[in-house]
Amino acid sequence: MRTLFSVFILIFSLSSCKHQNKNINSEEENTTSPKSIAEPGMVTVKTIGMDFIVKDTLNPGWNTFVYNNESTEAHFILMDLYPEGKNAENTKNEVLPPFEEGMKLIMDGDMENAVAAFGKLPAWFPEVIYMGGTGLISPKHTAKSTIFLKPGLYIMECYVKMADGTWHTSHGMYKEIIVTGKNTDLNPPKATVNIDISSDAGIVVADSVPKGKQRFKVTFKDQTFYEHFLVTM
Ligand SMILES: [Cu+2]
Repeated sequence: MRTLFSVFILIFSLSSCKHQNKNINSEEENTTSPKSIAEPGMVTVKTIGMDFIVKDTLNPGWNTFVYNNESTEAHFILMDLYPEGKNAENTKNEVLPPFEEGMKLIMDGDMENAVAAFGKLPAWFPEVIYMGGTGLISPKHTAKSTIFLKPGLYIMECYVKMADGTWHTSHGMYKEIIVTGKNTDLNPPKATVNIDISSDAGIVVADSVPKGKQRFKVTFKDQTFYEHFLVTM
């Protein structure tokens, strides 16, 4: 099930642009009532402190996240699809401690023991599949991103690192979300610029990109497990 993984990086809309974004499907475009935001596929997320305020059950398929960062720090959203049987308790008890220990040792300049600490990550951790999210979004700004979600249990997380070396996840910035039920009706966003990334050809993109708002489709032609623990399948 690996090889090709496409992710659309949508333009991060500034908060002032929230109401002028083109919606993904025509049904939304015809709907102006606030009720439309609760429709399957439309997901509002808000951060006030070190939290994600979002409903805990979503529908599978394409989902458009509108992320309002109302806090005073930069954050992002990453949707981690967990392997069967694992949940936020496992994050708390098995994932956060090695990351916390490892980063503390890095901050202390003890790389050898830091690597050993990260080695304590559970055997199931490489099975986590990263399904996308938003990029970093500044305080008081809004990000909009449309991503594909398979059914399953997700951890929505933000692991921005603070000046003291602690991660936002360690300050509570992770939330369990179940993706289940009927597929959303949303279609994938239509890309205006295509970018291919592969081990042999690197980043391949047209020499010029039209000015104005663009939607970049990034296709990973292959995937490798690197030392930074991230892999998509
Ligand atoms: Cu954060």
